[in-house]
Amino acid sequence: MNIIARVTSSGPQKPLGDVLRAPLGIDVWEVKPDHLIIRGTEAQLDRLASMGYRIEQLEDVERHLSTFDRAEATEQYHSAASLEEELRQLAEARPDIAEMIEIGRSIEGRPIVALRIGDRRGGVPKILFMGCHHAREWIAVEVPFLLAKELVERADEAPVAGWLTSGEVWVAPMVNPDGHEHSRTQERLWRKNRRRNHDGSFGVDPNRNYGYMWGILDVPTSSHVPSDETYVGPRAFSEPETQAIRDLVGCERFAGVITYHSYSQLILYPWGYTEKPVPDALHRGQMIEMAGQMQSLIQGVHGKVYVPQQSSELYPTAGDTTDWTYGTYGIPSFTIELRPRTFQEGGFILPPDQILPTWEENRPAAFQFIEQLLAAPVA
Ligand code: 0X9
Ligand code: ZN
Repeated sequence: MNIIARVTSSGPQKPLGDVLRAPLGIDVWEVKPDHLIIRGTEAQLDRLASMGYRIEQLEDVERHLSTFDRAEATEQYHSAASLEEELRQLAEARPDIAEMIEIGRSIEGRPIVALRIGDRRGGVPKILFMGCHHAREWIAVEVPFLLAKELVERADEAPVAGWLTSGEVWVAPMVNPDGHEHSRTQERLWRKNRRRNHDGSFGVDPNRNYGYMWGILDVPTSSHVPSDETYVGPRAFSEPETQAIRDLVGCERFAGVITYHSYSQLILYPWGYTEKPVPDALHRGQMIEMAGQMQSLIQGVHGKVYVPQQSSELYPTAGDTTDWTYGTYGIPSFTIELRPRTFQEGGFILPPDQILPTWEENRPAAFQFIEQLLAAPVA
């Protein structure tokens, strides 16, 4: 898949939604009302053109990478090893409130680590932040990492001190360390984990492998074809990366979950598997309200607009993280798609000078989330 293209409709008979239903094995990057950005092969693009869609070839992947992917940028993002080392240092600096926990091991044997931050009281409400289910979404490691760092460094100041007394914050910034390492050293645009599939292809999409409504869809954005970018895996929780999160969420009492991804600047809430809204009006109202609050808090920092919407409005998926945390446990759960907003701004290759502003604008939304849910966890 070596060409990045913009797909638009050629008329009312050709709705863009049909492209998302055509089993072509394309990699969908961006979904906007008037266009899609996809990565595909010449043959896949020809097929879409023959179906009557307008295809504008934007760039080949090599060129995109040579424009945006600078060697020095890599050093400013964490690797799996440097992340583990820095989380360890945070825990060592404040053993009274912070602890690094290995919650599982990836297919290739890398530790999947979380920082637990809070006084050791037991029985308190907890919030979970995750990052980097998808390998190429490097900014999705940095935002939760910077959150963990700030919570540890400001542990004695209000409001953090209060949160760490009345609750706990858990942060797992890199759920998919094998994929991230592969993206860092081999294929920058790698998305999935590094499972060797039965057909010889590699990778299961960790954000399709959770056990709520797992596998009920068979569409390009949630696929049963092993070589596809959104391969759901052979069964729910077949992957050690999702097992780690399953076991953690099964043990701890989380009152809220945020999982960071990129890109597009969106705040997504369940459901992803259906266009129906969540049936519980209280929960639905609360999640919509919280998403709206997050939008204004984010916008208030650097003016960036993150659009709130139900996940399935972006595209349908079954087995994603937040459908499972909400569907199984009733936990208010959000997927935040970070910067940038568009492919033209770099897509998955976010320049490292944007790491800090992206964290700065997400800080008040994360803080508000903690504040609200530690005070009044939803029953
Ligand atoms: O496809 C995903 O897993 C997420 N987007 S990403 O570009 N980061 O890969 C979105 C997941 C949200 N769920 C649904 N859209 N149903
Ligand atoms: Zn993602």
